[in-house]
Amino acid sequence: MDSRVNITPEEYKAMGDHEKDGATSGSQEQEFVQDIVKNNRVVVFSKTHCPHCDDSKMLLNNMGVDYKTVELDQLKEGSQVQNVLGTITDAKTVPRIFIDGQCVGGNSDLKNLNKTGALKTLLNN
Ligand SMILES: N[C@@H](CCC(=O)N[C@@H](CS)C(=O)NCC(=O)O)C(=O)O
Repeated sequence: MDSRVNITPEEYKAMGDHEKDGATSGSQEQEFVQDIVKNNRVVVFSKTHCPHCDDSKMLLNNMGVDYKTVELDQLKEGSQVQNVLGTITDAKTVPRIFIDGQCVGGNSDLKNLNKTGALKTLLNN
């Protein structure tokens, strides 16, 4: 069974008024990233046509992990969110994967964590 839970653009809007006058778009996107990472144990910031993202999702699916995906190419604010991710994780590529509020990196990092067994440890804690 596919354990993915996707955030839709509508859900994104519902999480806060991201178009409120007077607030900078940077801070709104930062708040969005902080909220979603805080409220979901595993989050994959992704793009729908990214093979590295598919790879990471497949690994998590195979492990039976529930995770939230944010498909940046389906959000109007996707590139701003990607910029925020670039700032807070030091890399702008997708996927950007968070576990327990911490960025564990991208697909190659996730695969390395899996190889060493550290991923299972992180997820089982
Ligand atoms: N080494 C990275 C490679 C990720 C990568 O190259 N992702 C591409 C998409 S498949 C990317 O982010 N391109 C820039 C962009 O889409 O903005 C990883 O393992 O996550």
